[in-house]
Amino acid sequence: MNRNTLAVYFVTPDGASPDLVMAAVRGGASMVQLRDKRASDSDLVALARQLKPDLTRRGVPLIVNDRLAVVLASGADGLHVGQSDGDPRALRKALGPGRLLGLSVETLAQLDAIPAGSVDYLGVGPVHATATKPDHAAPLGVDGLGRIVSSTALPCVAIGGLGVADAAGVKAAGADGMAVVSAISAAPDPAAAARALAEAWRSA
Ligand code: TZP
Ligand code: MG
Repeated sequence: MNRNTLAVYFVTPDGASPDLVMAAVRGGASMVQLRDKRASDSDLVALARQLKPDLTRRGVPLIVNDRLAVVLASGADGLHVGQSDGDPRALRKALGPGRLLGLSVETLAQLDAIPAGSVDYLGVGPVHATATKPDHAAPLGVDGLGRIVSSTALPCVAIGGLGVADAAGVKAAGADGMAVVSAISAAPDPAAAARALAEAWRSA
């Protein structure tokens, strides 16, 4: 995959509207992940199908968290999974060629368990503690992020409590981008927040 696509990766909160997603993209989000722990598969398929044409036109990949069936039914561009969401080799096979597979990594040791050639990119975090994911692993800090990123050849997007102020540190640590939920979704103007993140990343 093109590493630049990870620059500003918007991960949705539960119950996100199409308007929120498109505001993030208008502002400059370069990748979108539908992450909704409560929505039904059919609601997520409908949302993904609604968003897909606009995102494709803008060159923004649409990823779905956890739900392989939603990816396959909606024509989304890929799947993002955590450490306990299945064998990446089996998921890669089920996705078929041309789709992206992202994997969350929380520790250096988890890198060793990734089957070669199975995963397209890593989500590395949390960098900071965050209320968005109450059950998150121990925060890595920017130093821990750097240790993981520099130990893999895979593209890496940092996640967890990130905002504009983190762009320089995350880029210096070697990550290819920042994934955010609340920095965009909880902002009074999500498009402006995404624009500020994209600008901060570009100029970092
Ligand atoms: N995985 C690790 S931290 C996190 C996820 C999904 C939540 C990030 O949310 P925020 O609001 O950007 O801290
Ligand atoms: Mg998961």
